[in-house]
Amino acid sequence: MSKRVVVLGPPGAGKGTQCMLLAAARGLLHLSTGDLLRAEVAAGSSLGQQVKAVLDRGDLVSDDLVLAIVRHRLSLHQGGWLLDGFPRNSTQAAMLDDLLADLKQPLQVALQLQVPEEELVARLLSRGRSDDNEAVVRKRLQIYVRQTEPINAHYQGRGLLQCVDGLGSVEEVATRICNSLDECAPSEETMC
Ligand code: B4P
Repeated sequence: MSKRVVVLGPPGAGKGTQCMLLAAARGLLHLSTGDLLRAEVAAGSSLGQQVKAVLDRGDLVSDDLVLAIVRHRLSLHQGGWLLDGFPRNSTQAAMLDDLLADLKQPLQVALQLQVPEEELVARLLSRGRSDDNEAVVRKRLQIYVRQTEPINAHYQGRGLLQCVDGLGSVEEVATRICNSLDECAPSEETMC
């Protein structure tokens, strides 16, 4: 079974929803950089106030800050994990490679959830978080295409990328993800 997984996909693809289910089913640590950043905002610290302004604009938070959060959590943890929403750009992908080499915890799978844009917009507008208004959602999708999608090639080149169709009910998508992870190596069907 795959234990060290990054979950990739556009905003609203269902990364958080699926990671929560998978982590509970398989006893993995679920590390969502979005949730950790929102927790910082909720704590009301001065760092949290700066983070809130970035989230509300739909921009990405600084690479160094996000890496510090991930490093801290992974270095305290022994078992398997799901990284949800990290890496978000090629700098973060390179930082993660270095971190995992330091920790001797090689990545096993990069799982890409695929959902068409209009479905993403509909999901996010009905979720209604403070950064889910239409202008901000469209901006986050543009940032995804420019900065995050290119890192798929980084993982594809290493034979780690597996693509899963994220359309359908939460349960249907969860079943596809489990099937994909239970195949030890990417099959023709799951290669992107
Ligand atoms: P995230 O918290 O990562 O959130 P997301 O990409 O918007 O959503 P996700 O894909 O997890 O979708 P979800 O399950 O919630 O990022 C938020 C912000 O944090 C970023 O914009 C950025 O500013 C910052 N950030 C995070 N990581 C960062 C990093 N590494 N570097 C810099 N900045 C970073 O699902 C969405 C909705 O769809 C929900 O309402 C859900 O109920 C629904 N849904 C899920 N699955 C469904 C299905 N199968 N059918 C119908 N609806 C479904």
